[in-house]
Amino acid sequence: MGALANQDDEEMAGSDNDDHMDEAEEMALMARRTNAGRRKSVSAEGFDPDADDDDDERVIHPKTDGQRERLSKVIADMLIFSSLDTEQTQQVLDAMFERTVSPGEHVIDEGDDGDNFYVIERGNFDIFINDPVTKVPQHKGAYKGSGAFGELALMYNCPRLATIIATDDGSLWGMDRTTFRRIIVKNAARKRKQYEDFLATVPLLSTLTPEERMKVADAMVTKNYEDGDVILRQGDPADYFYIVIEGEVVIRRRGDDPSNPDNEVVLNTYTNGQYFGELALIQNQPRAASAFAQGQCRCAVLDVQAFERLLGPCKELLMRNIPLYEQQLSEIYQDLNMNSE
Ligand code: 1OR
Repeated sequence: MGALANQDDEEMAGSDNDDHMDEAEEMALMARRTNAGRRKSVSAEGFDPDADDDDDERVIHPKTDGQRERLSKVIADMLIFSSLDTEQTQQVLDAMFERTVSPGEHVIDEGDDGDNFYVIERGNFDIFINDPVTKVPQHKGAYKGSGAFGELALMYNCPRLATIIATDDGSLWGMDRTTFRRIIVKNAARKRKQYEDFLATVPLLSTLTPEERMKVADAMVTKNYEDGDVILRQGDPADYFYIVIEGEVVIRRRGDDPSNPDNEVVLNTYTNGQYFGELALIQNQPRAASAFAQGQCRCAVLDVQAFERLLGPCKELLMRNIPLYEQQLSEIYQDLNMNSE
């Protein structure tokens, strides 16, 4: 998690659940009418947190002190848990159970009904999605020692969308469907409401349908930064994509001047609705520059898997900046050469 680990999370202001709950009830009703029987496709209609009874018995998996300590550490850094209150975090700690895996073990198979959500403590996992025509599994990505998966089938009441296979010995923490829906899905309903208006104003997302934007909201988390905080660091592996909600973010790059490798050049400043952090994700490379908060600022953050899953339709827009970055870099080199002559 690197630079993100020390940042406090905070919800966006102006939350009001009531409208959404009405809408959720309506959506659930439609879902029951149109979707009787087996869970079919990913759709907002499956998203009905109120359908899960709050009075369900709490799931408790007893743990040793050591296990509890390890689990607390694992979930402390997870985006998906970052907006839970103390009581909810306690319930999560009680409900999760440990599962160890061996190389080649299928943790999830595409098309199955969803039972558990998993958080990775240790180990690497491949992501496969079946080709829609040939049904041959295609390798789409991997989790490398951290992250979480299995939330989509539980969130949207749909079959599993990908197959997840352990590539070495690993350790996971699982959470059952009922607890996941009672805690995480309820929070996501609130998040939708909070992000809805903001995301509609983000130019990058203008090609998405409202439903696609809603799914972006489900996957996003707000991060707050103080003046000078490092949001991401040049050279680090890339895990997250950022959209500025409020304040300013300055991008600086160092090391282009051989006579003064510590010399930093300001590349850009981003503000409300603008995004950064996409280049390393698209090119699968370390961060090409660092991002710092300029004054207090807040960003909406997506992890790499959600970025790939949800922003595919925006890829063309995202790619548009790449030649501009390249041009900017060659201008920096030109300036440096001129200064040294
Ligand atoms: P699930 O409950 O559907 C499989 O079970 C899980 O794989 C899924 O939740 C996600 O947590 C995880 N598309 C769909 N699911 C993905 C993807 C994905 N990546 C991870 N999962 N991608 C689509 C690419 C076109 C992104 C691949 C990097």
